Amino acid sequence: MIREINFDGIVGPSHNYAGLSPGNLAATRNAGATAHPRAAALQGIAKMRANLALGLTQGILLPHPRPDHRWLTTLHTDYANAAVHLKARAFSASSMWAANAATVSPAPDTADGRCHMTVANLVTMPHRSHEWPATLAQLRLAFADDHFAVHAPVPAPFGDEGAANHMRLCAGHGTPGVEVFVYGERGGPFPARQHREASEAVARAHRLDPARVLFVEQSAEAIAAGAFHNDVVAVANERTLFAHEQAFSGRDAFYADLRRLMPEVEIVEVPADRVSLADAIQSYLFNAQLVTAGSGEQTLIVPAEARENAAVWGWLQDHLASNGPIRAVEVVDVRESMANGGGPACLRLRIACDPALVDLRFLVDETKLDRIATVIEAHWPEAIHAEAIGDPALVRHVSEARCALLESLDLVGLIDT
Ligand code: SUG
Repeated sequence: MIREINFDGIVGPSHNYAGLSPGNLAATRNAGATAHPRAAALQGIAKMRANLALGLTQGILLPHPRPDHRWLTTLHTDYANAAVHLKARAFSASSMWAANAATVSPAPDTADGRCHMTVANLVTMPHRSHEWPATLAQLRLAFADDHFAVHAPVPAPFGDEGAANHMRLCAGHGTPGVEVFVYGERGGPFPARQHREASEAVARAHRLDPARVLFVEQSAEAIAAGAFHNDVVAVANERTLFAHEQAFSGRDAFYADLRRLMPEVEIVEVPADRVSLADAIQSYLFNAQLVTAGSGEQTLIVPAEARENAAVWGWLQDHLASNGPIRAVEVVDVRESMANGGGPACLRLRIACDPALVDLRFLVDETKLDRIATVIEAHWPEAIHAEAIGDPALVRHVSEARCALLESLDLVGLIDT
């Protein structure tokens, strides 16, 4: 039976604040701050436990090898000799944001009835551009069954940032949906990371019915205000689209197309005069997991920052009281990831499929989360100061920590990839 599975990226032991993502305001603001990888990873585990408690199926994706020595070799250097900026870019734990791992089209949407995934190339940000080989290896292992087709990334220069710029609307996760690809042009000083050509290539690779696909432009105002991905200003689940009023350029035409393709769609739009773009981006109201809980109630899993913002929390309370489609709000603490611009939705890749077809090593229950938490507590660095990034002892520590996790999960085959 097809269910939605949330695959969360486990926060890697090299988690740090190097300010590598221009246009991501939280990450640039926190450049040079001290990061806490152990606390960060445990916050991620607590979020997964909260998902399980809601009756959701939960999976994991593993941290990539860091520093990425292979990438440095292709740049004809090594960690000891690399320039400081390359060291930081090779050391980043950015693969934790699994929403950028790939774009997923579940089986009911594709011509061959397989679940298609295309790994994102992430070419716009150098520190993320070398994630894809390890992501491809993991997805090919986790989804080795013939019911899946895992595609290599679309080529540069067409930027693709995966599911963060993709929304699927459907009557239920197991029925055919409408897939919405959101691309950008530019926003003030900031680059658009998702190019329309890349989205179109992914839609072709996935053998989607062109009549049930929409390509929608993200508004330049949203990018300029710090919405470097669509999932910072919009999220969809089943028949609900939850979006900020200023998320899209050509919004009226987009909503009209959506209603034509899916008359039962429910569009919950937050007006700018209730929640400004700045408040939406600071609080990550839309970088929430909008899920159908085991109870059948549509639940919005927001970061604690959303509760701390009076305008955002006020809007949420009013919506709950109004009998709108979102019936419950859950608050999670992912502050360490938030400080790098990654909220609850960034940390997970949604894949609607039959869990029985997935390699079991990538699925978790409470017991397995206990085991992972024990490894994190024993091995993850407590703190990483920005200036420590080149320290050989730290490099050793981080690599041994990841190996300990892979061993505990019977995934040592991934050690070099
Ligand atoms: O790509 N931050 C990530 C955050 C990704 C959030 N993902 C989604 N919205 N789906 C990024 O900007 C910061 C790393 C640093 O600066 O050290 C970073 O890569």
